[in-house]
Amino acid sequence: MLDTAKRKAMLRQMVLLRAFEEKLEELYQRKAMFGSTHSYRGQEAIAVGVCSALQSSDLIASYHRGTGHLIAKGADLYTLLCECMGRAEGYSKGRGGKMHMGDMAFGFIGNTGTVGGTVPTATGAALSAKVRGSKEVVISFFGDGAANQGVVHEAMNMAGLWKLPVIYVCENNQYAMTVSLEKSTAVKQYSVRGAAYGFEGKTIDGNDVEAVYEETARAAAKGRSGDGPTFLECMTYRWDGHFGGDPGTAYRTKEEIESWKQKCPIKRLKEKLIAEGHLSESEFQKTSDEVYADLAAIAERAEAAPLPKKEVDLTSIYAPLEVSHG
Ligand SMILES: Cc1ncc(C[n+]2csc(CCOP(=O)(O)OP(=O)(O)O)c2C)c(N)n1
Ligand SMILES: [Mg+2]
Repeated sequence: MLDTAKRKAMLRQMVLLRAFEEKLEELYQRKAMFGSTHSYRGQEAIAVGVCSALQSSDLIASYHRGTGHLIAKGADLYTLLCECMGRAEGYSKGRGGKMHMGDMAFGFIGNTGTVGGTVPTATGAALSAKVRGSKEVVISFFGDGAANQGVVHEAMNMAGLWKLPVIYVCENNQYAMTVSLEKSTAVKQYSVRGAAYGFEGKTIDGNDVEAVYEETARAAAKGRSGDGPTFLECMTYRWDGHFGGDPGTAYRTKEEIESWKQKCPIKRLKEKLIAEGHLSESEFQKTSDEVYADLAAIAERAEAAPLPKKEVDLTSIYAPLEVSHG
């Protein structure tokens, strides 16, 4: 059982992740973002539950809906916001945007807009950890749509064969862009696929941050002791459209969206802590207000930060960002 301080810290983190997405949405609406947004609202318990169960030496690989993972693993908010706004002090010197970053200083291997693209990268990092005899565990975050990419199956097969210390965290938010699970996927739950690669697969409630924490801690201990990978399918829902320009209502009913908002991971832990007498409504509001105010101040600073120099930077590799895609 997690202690109260840890649970409160996780609640605060989830509020921060939500505040961050709302800030990005505001920036996107007034064209201050470098590229698009992919809101993580509704899925906060997964990033926070997973990363809270890790050691600082553990690694994560992320994807397009990835800002929450980075923050939960320890990214610097100013540097992250600079990258989101294409500023020179960003993680990729303002040239990658929020989908193309990486910083091993906090164990972040990287993310990319190529769906499924970081699953083999994470698997390779786990192979490296094993070869070096380190105790690092690698988290590979990806979506339900990515789970159907060929390269994901190849990577998982090798991880199972070589018993690599990797946890595949599939964030099943039930849609890949506008396509629902029923229209794209032959099995009802992705977790059954673990057996096909010779390791455990489990479906859990991805809106229950404590459950996500417990399962990650268990899988990480397994990975560290040489018992190989785990596939954790975390059931959840994205509250918003696929990206900033999508209202998200053409292919989902209002009732469906509303029913998942009732299962809000923040509300859930908050109400539990209040019922247990560990938190009051006013204490929560104070924490939330602090988080939003601190973030607003950091975002203001990032927006005022300089843009990258116009000259080609010969110290980096530069690939133009697709600006108008989903
Ligand atoms: C290889 C590749 N194919 C298609 C796309 C276009 N695309 C961008 S996001 C996305 C859906 C991804 O769905 P999922 O993996 O479930 O992640 P979610 O967006 O739901 O978090 C697609 C098809 C892409 N970026 N890369
Ligand atoms: Mg999805």
